[in-house]
Amino acid sequence: MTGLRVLVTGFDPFDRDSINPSWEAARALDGWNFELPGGQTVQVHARRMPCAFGAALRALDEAIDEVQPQLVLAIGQAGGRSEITPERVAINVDDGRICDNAGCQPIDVPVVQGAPTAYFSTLPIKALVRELRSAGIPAAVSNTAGTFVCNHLFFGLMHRIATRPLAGGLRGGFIHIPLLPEQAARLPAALPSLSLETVIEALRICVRTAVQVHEDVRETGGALH
Ligand code: PCA
Repeated sequence: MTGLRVLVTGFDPFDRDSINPSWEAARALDGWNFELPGGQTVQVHARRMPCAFGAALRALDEAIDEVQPQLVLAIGQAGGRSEITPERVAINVDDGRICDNAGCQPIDVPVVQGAPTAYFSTLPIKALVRELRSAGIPAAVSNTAGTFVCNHLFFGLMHRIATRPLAGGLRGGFIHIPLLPEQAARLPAALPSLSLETVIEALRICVRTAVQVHEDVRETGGALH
């Protein structure tokens, strides 16, 4: 039986920060191998993405070509969030509130000209939230990945999956994570944070769940606004 390959991506630090928990957590999973109950093996490969419009998508394309994964979990930092948040939807717009690491700040331009307005994640986002919570880790579905480089990468990933399918099938999506305590401590007003240990455990749960659950569970993850 052949093994499954999972690509987990994290980002470079951005906005003058010196660390990005998404890469710190993703890199901890690099080389992780485990066996599913049926005996199939899963192999995790982590890759670091530049926090720059365009360059991030080129790096993602290269990583997918190289790893040939069946599953991609793209991870990014969302300062201010208190939970692990699997994203529901990627939208076809770049609108930078700040400059990316290359000094670019696109405003209201499509990620991919002529592509659909949006794509849904093909991760089992409700099942991820359920498994995270039952492990004692705060989690919630998010209905917006923003309009910065994370949404850009997420949209590019889903567009590639939709338009250039891999032979073995490819599913993927995006998960935002809170700041680390050390980042929150540097800010004038404290923002919520989660320890790196907890985030790493959360990503392990997400990988295990996403490889096994193909049909998402039906339970509420909606929001009023
Ligand atoms: N978070 C940013 C970009 C890189 C990251 O980790 C975002 O949410 O768009």
